[in-house]
Amino acid sequence: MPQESHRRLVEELTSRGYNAEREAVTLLANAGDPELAATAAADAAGDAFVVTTEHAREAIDGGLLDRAPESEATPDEPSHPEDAEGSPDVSTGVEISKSQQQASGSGGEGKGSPSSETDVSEATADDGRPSPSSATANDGRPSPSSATADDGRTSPSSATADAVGSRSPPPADIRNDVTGQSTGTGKYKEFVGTFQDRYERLSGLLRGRVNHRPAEAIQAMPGGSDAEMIGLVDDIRSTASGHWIVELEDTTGTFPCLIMKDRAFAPLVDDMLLDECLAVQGTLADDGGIMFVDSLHFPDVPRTHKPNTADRHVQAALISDIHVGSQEFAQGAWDRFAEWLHTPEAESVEYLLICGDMVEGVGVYPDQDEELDIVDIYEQYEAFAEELKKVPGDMEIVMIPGNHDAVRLAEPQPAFTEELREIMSAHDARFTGNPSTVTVEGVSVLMYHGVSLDEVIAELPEEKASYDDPHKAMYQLLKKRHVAPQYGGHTRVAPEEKDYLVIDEVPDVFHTGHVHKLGWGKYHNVLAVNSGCWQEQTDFQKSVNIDPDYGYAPILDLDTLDMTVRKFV
Ligand code: D5M
Ligand code: FE
Ligand code: ZN
Repeated sequence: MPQESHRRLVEELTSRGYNAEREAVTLLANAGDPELAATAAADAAGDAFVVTTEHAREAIDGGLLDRAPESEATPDEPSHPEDAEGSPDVSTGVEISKSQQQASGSGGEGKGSPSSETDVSEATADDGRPSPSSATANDGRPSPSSATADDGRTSPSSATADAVGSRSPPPADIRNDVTGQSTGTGKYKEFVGTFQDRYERLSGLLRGRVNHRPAEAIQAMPGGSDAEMIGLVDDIRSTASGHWIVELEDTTGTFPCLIMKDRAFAPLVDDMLLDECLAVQGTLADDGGIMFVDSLHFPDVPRTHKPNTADRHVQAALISDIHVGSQEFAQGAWDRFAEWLHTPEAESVEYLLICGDMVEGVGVYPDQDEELDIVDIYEQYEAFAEELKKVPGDMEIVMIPGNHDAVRLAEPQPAFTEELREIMSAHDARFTGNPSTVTVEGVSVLMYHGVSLDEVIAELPEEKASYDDPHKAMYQLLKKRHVAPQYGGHTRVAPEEKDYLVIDEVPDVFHTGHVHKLGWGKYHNVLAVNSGCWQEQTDFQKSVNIDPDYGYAPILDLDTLDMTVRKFV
């Protein structure tokens, strides 16, 4: 079985409380007996959390371990995973498909989902991936900044800071993080402030397209005038004859806008959500009391958006919804994923972006306790930390919380508290709020857990947003330039001076989770990825026919923004 020795070594080290760099594991595995190697490496690492290549060399060179002669390597433990090609074993991950490349400049929408069998067979034959050897051009890479004055980190004690591993990703840059900036105390007045900020910033995106007037000025205009307005959707109702009245609100008042059912853009009413920001152009009725709409604009992503790419071959694994502590946590799939990250095939995967729901939590949904494997929330995080230790210690990890995590539920959610970071401190991970913009190798990734997707899917027509195509629901959020447009429903919103949920800057990649379905595609050149989960179907999901996509790891090429999905079930 390929990489069996790696796996056993990682397991051994994890059980001793150590995390290990990929290169260290490779060195030790080549040295022979995994148990002996783990003991020697643990001795060398001492109090450090992470077993580095230096520790491994010390273990080997210092005679703590006897190097196994090449010829004694067992034939079923090839040192290169390619040797095992064709094997049905999935422990190294099965590449299931590649996203379609977009014609350049096109606003076309590629799509991906794991549902079709053809995807699987087509893609396994696809060998478009760079071979591990070509990916070793790691030299010339900017070295990780040694300045660790970074509040998103856990502890300076982590041994990764001066580790010499094969991966040395420059740190992620984080923006739009509410952590430590929260101003809200929950007063009504503060909600007004949040909505004013939303209006200010989203109307700013629309101002170049219309010559808008405030609602109170439009109210005072004579009948028959041309009028243009930008407002948040306050109400949507249909008239007896099947037309639509959309009430728009700005900071001065509201104004009713009539969309006739026979207008070409009338179907756009189906895409509207309350509280989103729109611009309209039209003519006032004879009595001046309503506007007949001639055109309608969403803030949207410009079709000309040109995403940034990395200038070297490097990849990021985008995952979410691990749900450790649940009886349905997919342990086997997770272990295979973590093992695969230690293989040469995964050496370009230098970043791991985790989009919330690390643990199952407690009391998140009614009757959830009946399916808990671990009932104490802190023990759940401890168990999660053990799972995280299986991931190579030299990867850059960024985590945001989700609705199952032990932080405030209302969005924007601040990052994990000090206490929880301490528990998860084995890796020198970055902890940031939900949502946050995380830039790696020049590529900006908007990370948002995705609770609003339930709402978008419930409110919008099936072809626009569904659980089977979660990326299409993400397109709607991009079009509205807000990650949780509708206030007052399922998604709880906290009043903050700034509306952190506005998508100010167009991201290169939009990454969400929450709905436990895998799907990806491009919207106006922005790659939207909803990353599936690591939890098998729960009783609730069974009762409502949600068939989760668990055990998939979308792997993003940061230099091309191509996606490869690896399957570990
Ligand atoms: O939710 C995963 C998905 O399942 C998401 O689409 C919400 C839905 N879900 C799961 N459990 C429930 C209950 N009990 N009520 C309503 N909706 C539910 P996640 O929050 O990531 O577990
Ligand atoms: Fe989840
Ligand atoms: Zn969730």
